[in-house]
Amino acid sequence: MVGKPVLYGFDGSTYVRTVRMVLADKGIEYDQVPVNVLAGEPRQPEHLKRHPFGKVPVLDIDGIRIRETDAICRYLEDIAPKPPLVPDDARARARMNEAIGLIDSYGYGALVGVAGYHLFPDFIGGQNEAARERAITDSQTLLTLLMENRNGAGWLAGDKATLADYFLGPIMFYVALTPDADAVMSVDGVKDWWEAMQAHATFAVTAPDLG
Ligand SMILES: N[C@@H](CCC(=O)N[C@@H](CS)C(=O)NCC(=O)O)C(=O)O
Repeated sequence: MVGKPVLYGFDGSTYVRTVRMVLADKGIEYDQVPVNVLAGEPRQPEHLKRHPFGKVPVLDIDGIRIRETDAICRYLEDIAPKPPLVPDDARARARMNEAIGLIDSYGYGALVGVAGYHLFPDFIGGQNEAARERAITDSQTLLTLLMENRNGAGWLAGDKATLADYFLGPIMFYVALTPDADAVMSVDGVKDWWEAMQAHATFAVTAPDLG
């Protein structure tokens, strides 16, 4: 690796935590610039130069700048394959890829809609009851599919935690702090997955400091 990577994004970001978990597992040391999402910092000119859509994380590594959590994690997996966070088996890998796509495209918005209503309403444009109810339903729809796809496995894509779990865990962390946690976690299979996630060593050490 050429020099120390620099991670842009604060610890409170779920996607940044996903990357921090991967970096921790791979034993990669890095510097961090804590661009604060709740303070609107990703949309400041300084960060828009790094990510023109105003999102974190961004990772500078080995002379390139990588945006988008999945791309960042895949690069880290490529340069540091141990411990593996992507399954060898093609079907398990398809499940992992599918889960990441579903979480990214539909799950994040739904689950952050639930968490944000209670914990950071300004970030989601204020408290709207109809939006909250829709977010709970969409969260349940996502989790139902993810749990069906697990098909009895310990984690989302097999018997070892993969990137898919690293995407979902940090988002569920916030949902679990809300009065809607029971409704969201009532989906079959979610409670035992969430217990396993909470007991996961890297998940525990990357918890954001909520003050
Ligand atoms: N597709 C992006 C999503 C990243 C994302 O939504 N990050 C959130 C923080 S968890 C963010 O930067 N939000 C800032 C904003 O929307 O203003 C990725 O995979 O990295």
